[in-house]
Amino acid sequence: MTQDLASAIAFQVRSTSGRSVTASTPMEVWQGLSAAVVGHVADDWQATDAAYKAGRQEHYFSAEFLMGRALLNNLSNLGLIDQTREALATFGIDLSQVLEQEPDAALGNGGLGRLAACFLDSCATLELPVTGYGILYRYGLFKQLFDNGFQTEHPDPWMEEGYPFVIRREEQQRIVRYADMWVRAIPHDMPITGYGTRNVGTLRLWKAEPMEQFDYQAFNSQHFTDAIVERERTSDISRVLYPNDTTFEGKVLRVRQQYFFCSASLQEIVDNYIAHRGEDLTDFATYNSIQLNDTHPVLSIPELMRILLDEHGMGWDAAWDVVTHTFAYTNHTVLAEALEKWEMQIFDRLFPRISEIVREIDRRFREDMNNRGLDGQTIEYMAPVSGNQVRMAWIACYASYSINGVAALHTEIIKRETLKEWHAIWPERFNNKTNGVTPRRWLNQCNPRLAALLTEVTGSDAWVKDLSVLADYTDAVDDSVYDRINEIKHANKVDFASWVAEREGVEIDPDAIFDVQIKRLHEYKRQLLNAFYVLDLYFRIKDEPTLDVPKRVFVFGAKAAPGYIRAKAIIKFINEVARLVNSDEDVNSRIKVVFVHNYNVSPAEHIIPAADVSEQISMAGKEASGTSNMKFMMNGALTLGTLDGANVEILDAVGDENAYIFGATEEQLPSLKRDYDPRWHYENVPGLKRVIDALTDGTLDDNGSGWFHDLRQSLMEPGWEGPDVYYVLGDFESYRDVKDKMAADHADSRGWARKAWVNITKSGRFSSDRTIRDYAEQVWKLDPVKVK
Ligand code: GLS
Repeated sequence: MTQDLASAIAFQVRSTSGRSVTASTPMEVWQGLSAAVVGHVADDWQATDAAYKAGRQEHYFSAEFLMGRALLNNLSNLGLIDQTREALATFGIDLSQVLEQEPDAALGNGGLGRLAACFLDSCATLELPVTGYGILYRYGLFKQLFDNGFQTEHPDPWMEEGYPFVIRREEQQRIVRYADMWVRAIPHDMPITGYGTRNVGTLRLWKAEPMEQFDYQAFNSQHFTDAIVERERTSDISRVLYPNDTTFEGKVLRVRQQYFFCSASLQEIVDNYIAHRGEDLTDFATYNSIQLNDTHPVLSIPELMRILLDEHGMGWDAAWDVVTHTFAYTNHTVLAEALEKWEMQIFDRLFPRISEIVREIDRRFREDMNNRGLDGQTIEYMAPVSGNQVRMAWIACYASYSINGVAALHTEIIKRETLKEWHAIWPERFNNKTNGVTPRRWLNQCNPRLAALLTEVTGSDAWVKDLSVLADYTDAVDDSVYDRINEIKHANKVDFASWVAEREGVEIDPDAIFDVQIKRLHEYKRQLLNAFYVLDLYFRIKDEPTLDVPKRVFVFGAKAAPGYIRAKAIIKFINEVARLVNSDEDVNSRIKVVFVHNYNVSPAEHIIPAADVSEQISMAGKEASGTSNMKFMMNGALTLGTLDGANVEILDAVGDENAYIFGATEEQLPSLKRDYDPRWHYENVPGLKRVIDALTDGTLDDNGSGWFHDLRQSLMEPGWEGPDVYYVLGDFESYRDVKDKMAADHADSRGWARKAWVNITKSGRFSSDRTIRDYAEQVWKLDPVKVK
């Protein structure tokens, strides 16, 4: 077998590079090996596609799929890692060096996009007939560099050197029609392998291309540049992912992008229905359901109406009946700015027919609500169109048969506040689906040492497909396992330290506590609170050089949306704290700060297995779920967090003694904030004045940007939402107390390992397999289809 594999790899590498394997570059070997993997699954992929298309299917519509790297994931799912390593070794090539060549497919901003990627892995593993649909962005999320501590953004042309994991399917192209242009949508398919199954699912990403390569007339009549400009205008549609985690800008193009992938995907789904069941689309929803990942794909609702009405001659009521049995909507945030609203003029300009349909939905909605006896003000508030704005979330709520939040607390908040008017009318539509993450990538692949221990303790690798089996072992092990847990964590920290030294140029001590906060930079996530702690600890050590503090490394990783200045100011601040701490000989043997630049999926795979402390410190009520909290838990890091998002359920799973919880709760905050005076905390909480003053007293330098002054203002001065909107000063003291206690507890290494073990073994609830099973049973009504 190794011989076969070796020759298959050799063949592919030679065809890619035109050279022998040994003369090829590591990048060429990655290309060839990846092509060989696609070849390996080709027959199963084709068979799966045919089997899925014949029955009921789920379609997952998402503007983002944050896939990360594909090669290791596929080798692992297919059980080919050892053989591949051996096969490459016959050419004197090291597999891990080849794996590091792969660019991250960063077609997402953060949690929402990564969730979609974890879901695809679980759907394939559970053999569920689910297909993902999105956009093949030429540039993924920007590449982040630091220039004197300031974030700078750079393009990420992730597939420029060739990317064997997407296959262009020219012959399956669709045409998407806008009033001002028609474009071709070319599908590019990525095979989605599952663990221990031969089913291979599909992620279909659409690329926009001009109807003709060139406008030859323009070209021939010497208007060469006009021809190119037109071509570029089309390519703009799939050129770049919008780098905002919760809000979107560049409105017209954004709406164009959304319509582009919705229209192309729906055309294909309808065509497939017709090919299998004929022209009568009445039963469409019996065979198809579509999950809308946030509001970005909500244009699918009027677009499916358009297809049914205009292309298939259905009447409004029959079409609406199909639509309202097809779509299900997931809400991913309570931040008001994320509930997308578009100016009607944009719709009028891009697709007048969709405008008409949206207006008719609005008209019927108002009539319907009137008949239900709702008052005028409530109707106006809920209407799909109001004040010239189209409200995408409201359309989603009106047309979807299911509406879900992504953690228990979040679902309660949307029922009670964000979507309360809809809940009052249709309570039965609302349900919770707490997020999950795939234990294949986030444990089995990224933490092979821990994976081996789990297989040893449980006697098999069944946990990889059913993480809940670990719960049987929570109390069934002795000190020898706790010692192994500590050895493994230490070995992972040694690996991580050398990765950090090479990548960031900072030396860190693997004996220190590794305390990690990695996520998008947002004020509500409160990276500032964490940085204030570090600065306060620095001052405490400077005051009392003999202070007995456990050694600590504080790790940050975060990108800020390019236009979000305050978030960028916080990045600059953390980098200045890092500079201060790391260069001070009095403290830098005890504490260090590392800001990992260009945080992404593959850095996360290096960081998480080495973490001791998982920072989940958002102001309560703001983080819909969080998913890094789950990845850390699986890898034996303990949560330091507020009662927010899925932290609440993590605490419930592990018990009070195995997590560190602090801060105001979502319930307490309204009354606490009513007469909140951050100045009181500034004056009275020991140490707080000093860190806040450090923003502006010359201790830290913002290079004349004025950004640190603004940060201070945002905390101390009443803004339009009040001072310190995210309650950083209010929660500082309880955060510091709990974090100090946590560090002290780490000294009891067996006690700590026992807590880590409880976290690992109780993480089954947070596997995306559990989440997907719940969606399949409760929302999608979908059964597995086993292909071989
Ligand atoms: C998000 C939320 O902010 C996260 O809390 C959540 O875990 C994630 C997936 O449900 O969705 N919403 C969003 O717009 N970006 C996110 O990461």
